[in-house]
Amino acid sequence: MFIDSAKIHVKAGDGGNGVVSFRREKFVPKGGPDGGDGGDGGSVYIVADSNLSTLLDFRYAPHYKAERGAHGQGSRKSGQSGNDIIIKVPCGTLVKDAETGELLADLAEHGAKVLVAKGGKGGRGNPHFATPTNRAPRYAEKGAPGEERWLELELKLLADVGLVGFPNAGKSTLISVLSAAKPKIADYPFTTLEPNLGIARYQDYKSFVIADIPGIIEGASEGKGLGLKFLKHIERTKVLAILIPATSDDPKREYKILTTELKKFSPALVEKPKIVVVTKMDVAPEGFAPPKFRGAKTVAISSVARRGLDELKTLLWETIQTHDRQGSND
Ligand SMILES: Nc1nc2c(ncn2[C@@H]2O[C@H](COP(=O)(O)OP(=O)(O)OP(=O)(O)O)[C@@H](O)[C@H]2O)c(=O)[nH]1
Ligand SMILES: [Mg+2]
Repeated sequence: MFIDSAKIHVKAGDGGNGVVSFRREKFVPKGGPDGGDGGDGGSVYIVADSNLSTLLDFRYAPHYKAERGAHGQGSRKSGQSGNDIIIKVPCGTLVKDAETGELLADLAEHGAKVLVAKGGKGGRGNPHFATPTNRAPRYAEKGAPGEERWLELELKLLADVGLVGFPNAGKSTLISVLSAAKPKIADYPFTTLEPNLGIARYQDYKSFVIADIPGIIEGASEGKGLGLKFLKHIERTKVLAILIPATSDDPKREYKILTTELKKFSPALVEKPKIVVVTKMDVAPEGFAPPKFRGAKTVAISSVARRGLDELKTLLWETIQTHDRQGSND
């Protein structure tokens, strides 16, 4: 399971000040108090929106501030209230107070809304403070400050497909052509040090989530390379795509090593539906034919030449659907 997270600061608008003012009319020497009230400050809300899928944008824009209320004016003119702001997040986002860790909301459904910083109340103008003994109060309230705090947003994203392969197998390249994810790609091993998530579009309105994890080598279960710790990120996927380059010296051995390491991590993991993706077909040796692997369908692709990608997406999509139909709850 991937946790997408972001820390944001929210600040509600301060209330406007109430004012001290007295009516001044010709021929009325002592007008009564007529100071207007300050407007309320705008509040900050967070709302779940099913059109969003990640918290990525918040990393670049962590500050949210609602408008302050305007100050009151003479002649009992109240200040305008500040506008609220609404921050949209993906469905499933947890909103926590960053300081205390307190869970403020679990915004599961589209439209679910939580108030995270309340605007300050506007201060009252001096007429509110007039009493029979003090008809000309020289006092008005200040606006209250708007609430502010740091919030932690958290989104649990389940990947449908996990990409597994040796370093350099072409995992990151594949996720970059199937989704908008832009991971680092290079011709040296262990380019990927942290998992990447990508959302692949399939046909018009369908999509599935792919997880790219660091490469696995023989002995990973004993801690070689980056070890197997990243496999926990694909433990709950529905399908594994095992990537084996067409340039491999021994594709079958590579497959065996990978499945053995998976099994050492978790026997349940290796039981998941598997699809062997033979990558880099554009540079396959002369006469190379993708071998057959027991218990797994094979698709040959080239991310660079964009070959076999539709077939791969269809196969992944269908396998995910079969998994969902079987109602597997792992
Ligand atoms: N010719 C060719 N090269 C490819 C293809 N896919 C990936 N490569 C190259 O293979 C190298 C490794 O690609 P990556 O996508 O970084 O491999 P990876 O599996 O993510 O590697 P690690 O993150 O190190 O585990 C890069 O130089 C890619 O350009 C392909 O379809 N054809
Ligand atoms: Mg990579």
